[in-house]
Amino acid sequence: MNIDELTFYDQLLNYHDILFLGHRNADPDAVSSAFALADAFGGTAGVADQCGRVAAMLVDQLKIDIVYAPDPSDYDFTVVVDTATQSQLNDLKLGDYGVVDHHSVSQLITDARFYLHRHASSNAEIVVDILKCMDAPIMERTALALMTGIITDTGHFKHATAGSFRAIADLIDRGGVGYSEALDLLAATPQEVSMRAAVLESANRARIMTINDWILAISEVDSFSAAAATALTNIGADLSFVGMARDGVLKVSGRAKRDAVRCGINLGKMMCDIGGEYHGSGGGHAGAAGMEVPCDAETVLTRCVEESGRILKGVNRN
Ligand SMILES: [Mn+2]
Repeated sequence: MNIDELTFYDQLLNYHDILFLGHRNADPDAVSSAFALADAFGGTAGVADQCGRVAAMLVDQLKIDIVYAPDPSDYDFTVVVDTATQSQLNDLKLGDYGVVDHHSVSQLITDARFYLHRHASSNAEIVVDILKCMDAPIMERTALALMTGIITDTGHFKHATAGSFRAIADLIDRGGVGYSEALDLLAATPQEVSMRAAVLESANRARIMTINDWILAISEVDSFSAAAATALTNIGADLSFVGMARDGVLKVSGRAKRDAVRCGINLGKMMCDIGGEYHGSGGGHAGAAGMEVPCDAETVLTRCVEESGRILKGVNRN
């Protein structure tokens, strides 16, 4: 059952010990969503395994209490936030659960008791709407955390909507913080040498293809596939797919420029479809998505290129 903010609030009042759970390798959107809701409703914020680089900095700087790899059966109820697939929760077994999510394709809603699912450029925006309808006070560090969630999930507002700017304005008003404070917080995350090396290596190894006047780049890395895929589109590719093999599982990160999305590319759907084809799973947003499949990189990356070609062939970018 898809419900609105007010019903979501009403429903949660039926439970006492709630776990608000974000996806593995959590980003600021997941961590801030879990933290803000846990704080407003009284409950525990957790992530499926660890925090990613930026979220770890956030947790440290804002002194956020997070439980890592919790067992949902220790709680009355679980609210999964910013998560579209079970694979993003590793092997955690969900009992009775609800979902707050903004991904275009959300597989977890099927078995949820209730869910608040709508398209938004960040999950944090939906959380801001929940807090507003509860008329909950927004603490300074909650506001800062949610702001970083919005800033990072919108790619520093490149994919922002009116709702993203409205949520930021609400957080500034109600949280009593400045936008520059959120930027300062994000600027405090150093880019690791190993990440920069992996990104440069991926560009060096990239195979570049053209379909009409679209440029596609595919590459492989040992780590930081998401950063590498982002970098490839930043230096000129319209579409990029970067594979990373680990323990028999291939992770693929895909990124698409806005032009390509406008012309029909929806990476969230593509990753979901191709992930399924190869007995794995995938999902995400139109312009940024990922999948995990028990397969070799060559086969899957070729399939991504083929599918992109099918969509972009005959499409004039103007
Ligand atoms: Mn998100």
